[in-house]
Amino acid sequence: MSHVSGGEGIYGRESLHEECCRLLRRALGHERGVPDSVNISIEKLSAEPLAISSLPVVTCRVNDPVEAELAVVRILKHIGICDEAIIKTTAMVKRGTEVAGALLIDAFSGTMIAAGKRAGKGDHITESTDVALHEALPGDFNVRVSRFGITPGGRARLLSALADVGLTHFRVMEALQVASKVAGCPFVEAEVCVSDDTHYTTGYVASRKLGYVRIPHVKAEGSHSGGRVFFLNPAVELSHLMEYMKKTPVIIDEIGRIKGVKPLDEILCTADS
Ligand code: WAQ
Ligand code: MG
Repeated sequence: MSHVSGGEGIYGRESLHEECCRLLRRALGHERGVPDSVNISIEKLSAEPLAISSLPVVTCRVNDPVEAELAVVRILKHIGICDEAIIKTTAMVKRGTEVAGALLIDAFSGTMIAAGKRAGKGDHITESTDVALHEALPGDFNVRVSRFGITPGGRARLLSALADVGLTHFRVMEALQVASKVAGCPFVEAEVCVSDDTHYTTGYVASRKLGYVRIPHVKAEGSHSGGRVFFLNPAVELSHLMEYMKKTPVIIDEIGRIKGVKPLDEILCTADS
């Protein structure tokens, strides 16, 4: 049985009914078919969520998958990600990662990093291990970001700012929340995301340096590619990273600037100024 889709948020008690219905509707109407099982769980937060801003958003002007790949590579290089890490990432995403979470890769060496879970003993870190590209990825090579959300006021402002530049798809809203939480982790230099849904062909590269850069045509229509990768810096403490990604509740209230479509060169040079 494979994981098909997930969604989550942080809500006040008064909107729980509505939000559960929305998630259920989405699970039952998914393009990948009627699911064998749907799990909905509700958890009371034990700590006040950390308030963060959403990353600034811009869409890169690209016309086809070839230009899109070039843009991803140039953006990652600009952020300082090494060639080895970039090559592995594009290969893995093209093949499709087939995991529910994001893969971890050392930004400056390209080594894959395993962060696993041992039953009954809570989270623990397996050793950093390199995986050859042709090997199947073990399940513990990924982390699923959880406990993120947006305040009702933030949501209203974000929806309106996104609509002003023609962005109305629910995925933008959701992916931006994940990316903003991820970018809030000092161990992450950048994130690449390509939807595994065959009809959603826009991906993004996110970083503190350049914000959330949307890349249209990152895969061809109908393609089964997809996945997420976090590029980690050598200072990483994996237990802190896992705790933050999976457990720390983070909520967006302030909204970063939302720009429309810009050429790649402009995106790269405005970031320097
Ligand atoms: N934490 C970590 N990884 C995740 C999470 C999560 N919460 N959710 C999904 N993933 C991984 C998983 O491996 C999926 O295969 C992959 O990311 C893609 O997930 O601006 O729809 O939910 O137009 O298919 C981005 C562009 C859309 C939005 C992303 O991703 C835009 C999308 P999907
Ligand atoms: Mg998906």
